[in-house]
Amino acid sequence: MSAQEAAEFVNDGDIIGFSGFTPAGCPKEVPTAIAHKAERLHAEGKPFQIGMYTGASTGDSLDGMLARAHAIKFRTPYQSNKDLRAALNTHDAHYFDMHLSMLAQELRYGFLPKPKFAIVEACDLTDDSEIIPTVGVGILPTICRLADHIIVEINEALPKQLRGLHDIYEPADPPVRREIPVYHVSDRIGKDCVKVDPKKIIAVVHTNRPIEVGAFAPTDETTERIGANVALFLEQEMKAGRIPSTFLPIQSGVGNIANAVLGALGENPHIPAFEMYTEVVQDAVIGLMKEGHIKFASGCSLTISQNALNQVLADLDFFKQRLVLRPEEISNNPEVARRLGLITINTALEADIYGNINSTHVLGTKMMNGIGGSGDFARNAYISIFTTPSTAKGGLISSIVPMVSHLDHSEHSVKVLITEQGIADLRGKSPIQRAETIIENCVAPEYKPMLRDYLAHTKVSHTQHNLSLAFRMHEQFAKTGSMKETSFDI
Ligand code: 0RQ
Repeated sequence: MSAQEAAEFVNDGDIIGFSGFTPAGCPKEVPTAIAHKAERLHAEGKPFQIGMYTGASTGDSLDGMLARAHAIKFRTPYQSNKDLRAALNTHDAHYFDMHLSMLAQELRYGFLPKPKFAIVEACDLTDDSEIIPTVGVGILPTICRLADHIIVEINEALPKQLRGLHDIYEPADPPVRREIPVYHVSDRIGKDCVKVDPKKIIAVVHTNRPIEVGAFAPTDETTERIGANVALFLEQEMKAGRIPSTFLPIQSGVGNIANAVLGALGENPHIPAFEMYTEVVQDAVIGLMKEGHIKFASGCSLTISQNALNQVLADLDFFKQRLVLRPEEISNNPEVARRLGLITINTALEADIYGNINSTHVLGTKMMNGIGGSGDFARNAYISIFTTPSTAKGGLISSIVPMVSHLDHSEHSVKVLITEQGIADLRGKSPIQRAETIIENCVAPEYKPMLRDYLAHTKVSHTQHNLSLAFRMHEQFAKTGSMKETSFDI
């Protein structure tokens, strides 16, 4: 049926789970039709809002359309759409942020209301009711099992031959859960499809929609220096014998810092070809795989540009031997992360002199995107690295401050902090030693005296703070639009 007909099943107050992870693998036409339905009903003075679960961020035809239509009552987890961000920062939509690995199990545990509909993108739906996901999985298996009704968008822009790329596995719940038997990055432990109860499928919508993954900004001097510093740190760890000569699997966040880091690892002659156990497989991975620098990548989505996707589709047999897409419960699983010994590289918005990290809240209050998978990985890493440019907004903000204005990753989960200025290895250091190392190695030169001055305004203690001055730099920015003139004089 048409997307408009499928959207007619959805009513005000219904809860929907959507497939996909980032724009990859998300349905597009049915969510757009639901947004149009909301606009029509609102114009008639009738209420229409849905509750929604996604894998992570989505494309504009999902989050953007529904946010602009004021059609979202609540939503979780990660998002990155500017209109949705505006809606949730004004309470037009209620958002709660979650570790991505936990969403599927919290739905099964009944901590969150069960979805009535699963709306999923597929490249194929067989006569046996087997759904073959496209390039992102997210929470697809769990929502298909929990929902009363399933709406399948078959996107003909993606070939049925993607079958075989996925490894679909859902763990049993406590008290009968067993280990997740992923012992190597490339292990396959589940099925290549999601088999559903055919009675649940109430609509099949055929579409032909290009992927909605935008191009990354090209790397610049700052991101390249961060990438080079990460590669240098890992090279030194290998030389010191703390990383085996065969290397360990890499997890890296999404965005241009991650692209620059991967590029730098690929170029470093001392770092052997490596594997990735990550959530988002992005453009840099495809190039490095073709060149032989990446041996295998396990992820939850192929969040790649159309150009990179064309390369994958043109050589699908090659890539199917080197790629697997899993549900986020498995791609981000803490048990697996710790077993495999992941080197995790995630990005901070803000760090403090003691190594606490804010990944989500701009200046402590405005939600940016969400914690995503960064906590799943950082807390369970072999070595957990956080990267950030040392300044933001053209130098008006120091990304390193006395105390983070919101806490996502505590000092206990952060082993190394890296900026374009340098590397702060925090392992085995007391708080005051961490502060000295971070200020010396990572802070921008113009902010070093300021942070030293802050410490001079604190009394000797285990973790030295002056609670009336800890947010002076933020207050100064709020007053003048710059942290540069901050004074700690009382
Ligand atoms: O603002 O867009 O208005 O210019 O924050 O900053 O430098 O463009 O950073 O795109 O790499 O995103 C942490 C958000 C970084 C991302 C975060 C302002 C800055 C800009 C964005 P403008 P950049 P990036 C994998 C793992 C959490 C989830 C995660 C993220 C905007 O990496 O969402 O890691 N991470 N998941 O100007 C005030 C500061 C600031 C600041 C930057 N200190 N104070 N504003 N900005 N630093 C992904 C998934 O889980 C799917």
